[in-house]
Amino acid sequence: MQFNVPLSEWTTHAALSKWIEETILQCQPARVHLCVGSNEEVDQIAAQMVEAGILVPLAKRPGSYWCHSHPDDVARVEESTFICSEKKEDAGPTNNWKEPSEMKQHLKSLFAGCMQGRTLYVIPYCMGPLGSPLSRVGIEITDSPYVVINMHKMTRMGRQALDQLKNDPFIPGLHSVGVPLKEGQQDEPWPCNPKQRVIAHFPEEKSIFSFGSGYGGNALLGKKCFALRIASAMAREQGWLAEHMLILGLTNPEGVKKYIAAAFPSACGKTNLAMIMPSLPGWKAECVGDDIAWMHIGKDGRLYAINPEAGFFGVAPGTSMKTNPMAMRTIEKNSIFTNTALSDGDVWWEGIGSEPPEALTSWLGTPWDGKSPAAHPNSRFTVPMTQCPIYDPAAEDPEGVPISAILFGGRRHNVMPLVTEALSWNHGVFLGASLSSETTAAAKGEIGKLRHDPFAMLPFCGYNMGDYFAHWIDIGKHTSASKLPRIYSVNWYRKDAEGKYIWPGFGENARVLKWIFERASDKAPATTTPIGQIPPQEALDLSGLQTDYDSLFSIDKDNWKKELQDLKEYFQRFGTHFPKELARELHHLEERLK
Ligand code: TSX
Ligand code: MN
Repeated sequence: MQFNVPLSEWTTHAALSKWIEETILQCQPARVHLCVGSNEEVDQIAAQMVEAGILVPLAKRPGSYWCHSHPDDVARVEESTFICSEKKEDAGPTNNWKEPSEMKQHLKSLFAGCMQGRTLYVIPYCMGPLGSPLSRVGIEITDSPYVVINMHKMTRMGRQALDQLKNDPFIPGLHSVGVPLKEGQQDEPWPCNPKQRVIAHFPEEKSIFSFGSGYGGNALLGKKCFALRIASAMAREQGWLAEHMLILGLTNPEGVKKYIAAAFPSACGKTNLAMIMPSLPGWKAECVGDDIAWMHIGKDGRLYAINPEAGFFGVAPGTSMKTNPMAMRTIEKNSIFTNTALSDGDVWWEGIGSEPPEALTSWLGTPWDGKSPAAHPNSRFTVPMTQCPIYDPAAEDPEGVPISAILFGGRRHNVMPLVTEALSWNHGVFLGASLSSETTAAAKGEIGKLRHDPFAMLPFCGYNMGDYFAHWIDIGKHTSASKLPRIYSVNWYRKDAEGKYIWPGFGENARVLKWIFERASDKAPATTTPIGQIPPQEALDLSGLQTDYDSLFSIDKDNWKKELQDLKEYFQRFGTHFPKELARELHHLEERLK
């Protein structure tokens, strides 16, 4: 077997060496590349991919590449994602479950010889700042060079991760595109095996297996698989939280800085909020992360968060200088664009803020027909976080950042007011559990249908969602109420009778953040309503806006009674796992609405 460096020189970690050797025997690759994580290494791999016609260098964006996937490999595949706990009940009603030994048997046959003719890459990666006690190390073995170059941007990978690991246990993740190459067989530009796709998680053993897809969330195992599904199971055992949340720092005109974490289902503009340019004079926002937060209670009793990732894997369509100028500047260089359109040394997508250039190559790699989307709705950019002009240096703090408020937001054209503050920690957990959002064209299925997505964790919770609710309740018992962040529900998407958005959104959301910020320093009043606390008109800075307060905050009791009935019915599926504290919140809400 041909190695780029001898295994014994690369690591002395016995369990790691053993796993690599066993995986080589199982997958039968042609070559082995042990990653060191240097720029030279990824540049060389990228050059090989350009040579093979997989990547196209972008003349107008230094260090950047365009590529497109197989048309059947464009998104996460929830129907092929499994939580393989010993007991079905421990995966819960919201996850697909397979009995572990049965899944292991199936995986054994899938992975046997699956890397023939390919290079097996070993990627050590650290989720979280180097040197942080909160960080965790994973090792991904993959036969995809696309995965290697993306992991280089999305994680702290290579030598530095091995140094952090020392001789400790790691989270193993085995990934293959699932297309072995016979002797002399020509490779495809985007090999994948959609018919046999499976993404399997073993939350008890803490391992990941992904077969048949080369796409983002299915293949970059540090992200959704580890940092959310496996980490949520670890967090429950170890008393912390692994959440689908952005983290932003907000500084007021007096120079006081506070941190906010926020969970939104997909297509709600989470990355835009993570990089918000506040419209209010003197206010400054900085970005710690746009997707995942690992949070724990610190020595002082406050909740601290780290972003386990080192990059952004963001949806391109809709990103423009108007909607997210900071993201636009972040992706000017050293970026990978997957499934956007391509034109003359640059990329293009719907909603980029300019007319489509002539001679456009669509995401399918063929001349654009001018009718169907030129960029796939789920097309992505991959870029290191450090390139964001408002990247918060505190994102590197090994202790994390102290969280003053937690937001739960969905896309709701009615019922939910612009902002509501929870009455208590448990009521806040109820707001998180109650999160739902209307589907958009970007998601598959019906448009405008309300989809429950508790804590925006529906596809990402690695164990029983009812037990996850209970874990959130439990976290609230581990410190004093005054040290816990206040919890909010937000909704930027209310519409008027004509179907027009009432709230201007984007940078103007800073007005809501300002009230939340001032609540955290006990400097702003709140009005109690049956559904929670709302800002009284004088406490919400609406200066210079046309929007009227009442349409943003009206509470329709009949609509809310319907909402309550729907929640009651939804929560039934969690059976005995549904915590009594949340049943009590449901009951209290019902009483308050009478
Ligand atoms: O990201 C969004 N945010 C959060 C920004 C920090 N979007 C885009 C969602 C797609 C992923 C929004 N869209 C937001 C929002 O706050 N609000 C809206 C709805 C909206 C759209 C357009 C206008 C106003 C509201 N106005 C004009 O186009 C002029
Ligand atoms: Mn996400």
